[in-house]
Amino acid sequence: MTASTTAGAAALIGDALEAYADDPEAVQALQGYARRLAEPLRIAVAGMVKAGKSTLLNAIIGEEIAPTDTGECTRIVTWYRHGATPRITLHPTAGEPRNLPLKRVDGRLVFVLDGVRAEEVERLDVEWPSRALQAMTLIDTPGIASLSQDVSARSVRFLTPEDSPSEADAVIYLLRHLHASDVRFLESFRDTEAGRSGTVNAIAVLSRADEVGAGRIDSLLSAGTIAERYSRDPNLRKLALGVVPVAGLLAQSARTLRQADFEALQLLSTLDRAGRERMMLSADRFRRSTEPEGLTEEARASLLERYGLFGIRLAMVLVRNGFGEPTPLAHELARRSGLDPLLELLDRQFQARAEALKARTALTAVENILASRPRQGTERLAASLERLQANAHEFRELRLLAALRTTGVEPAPDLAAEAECLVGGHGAAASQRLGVASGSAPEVLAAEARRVLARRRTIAESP
Ligand SMILES: Nc1nc2c(ncn2[C@@H]2O[C@H](COP(=O)(O)OP(=O)(O)OP(=O)(O)O)[C@@H](O)[C@H]2O)c(=O)[nH]1
Ligand SMILES: [Mg+2]
Repeated sequence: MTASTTAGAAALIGDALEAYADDPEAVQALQGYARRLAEPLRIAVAGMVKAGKSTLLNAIIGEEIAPTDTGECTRIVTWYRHGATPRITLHPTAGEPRNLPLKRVDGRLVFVLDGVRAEEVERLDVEWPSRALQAMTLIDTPGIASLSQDVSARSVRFLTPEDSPSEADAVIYLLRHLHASDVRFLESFRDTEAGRSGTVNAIAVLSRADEVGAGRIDSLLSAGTIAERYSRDPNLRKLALGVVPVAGLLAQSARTLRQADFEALQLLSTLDRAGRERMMLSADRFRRSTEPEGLTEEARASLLERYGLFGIRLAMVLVRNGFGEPTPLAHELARRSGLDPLLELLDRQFQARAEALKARTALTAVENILASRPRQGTERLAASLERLQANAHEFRELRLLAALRTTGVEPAPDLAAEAECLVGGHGAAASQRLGVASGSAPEVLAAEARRVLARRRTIAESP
């Protein structure tokens, strides 16, 4: 099913290349789209300034590579894609691309811009031998709605261009509070391709979730309640496939937990309860505390920077409850940071639809070229485009999902919820659609499908 949609999109681009063979600009654009169809899904990480985008990107990759400082590079669109050997390429707005030296400080990449200003850079391209990047290309974007208009405009232009499909197939959108500018951005992202095709391809993350409860041990629970409320918000529901809370900083540090961190956390857990409580009253207290002995001020500052108060508190609880080895502790911290549910959501909502999302981009591209460069002899091309758009099952499903979320089926909310599930609102796998355990036997799936079908038929006969 998906194979035919992808094949259809590839064939369409082939036909378009023939029709526009004498138009070098169109040919170049189309060749780019043909390559893109064969590449991993492109997922952009977007959100307001300092929402935690670069930190979360590192957490997803599982390495601290993206810079999270305040330098010039946070103002540049940066691509992270899989490559056998590390390489950084700077694409200037004018002139030829050039390689940047590979410089790392504390593991993190430092982009040696040599005086080049962000305004002069179209994008940075980082190739990195990371397994996570085999399945997706991640794109770090400058903050939306930043004080600096041009930084914000750069992200908006990149993600929601006016006359071509977005450079990203899907977006992870970080928000700390639901702000009007968040909704505006998501609306324009949806409307790039989807204004016409009516689909949803964003996941919202309630970011820096540990700060929601001021670093208290139940911070993530509070964040979960807020995320739940947002996911029912009529504005956001139309625009995002889900809202999950993630403590990105903790996730990043958990995935890169060092032996020294582990030993420091273990040492801290030996303090008695009163001592722990005194120390954890504030970040400042923690930094200045003199017990337990053997922990330098530097080590404390590093823990605070890497894990935050919440992360330290949680790690101490876990160590006292038996997590006595670095690896299990790291896994548990990552799980509790909310990263795992996010990865699962990415898998269910984006990866499972990767072919459809990419094919849709290709179709939109051909549609744009046909509209902006009309010429004789493209009638057949236009007809196949229309046929693909109308018939591809995945597009119909994505449209249906968007329609369900936009209009709802008010008189029967439980039926609406079931319908959303059936068209893949909770994931594209058969078990997720039917609401049965994953890995269920084919007979179980078939029986459940028949049951749902029979019920739907009865309702259709007598609504
Ligand atoms: N407590 C806490 N701090 C975080 C978290 N995520 C990021 N931070 C901190 O917030 C600051 C900004 O993080 P970045 O990841 O650079 O945010 P960004 O959205 O990429 O920022 P810009 O690119 O400059 O817009 C850094 O000091 C991070 O350490 C989090 O989950 N919890
Ligand atoms: Mg950043």
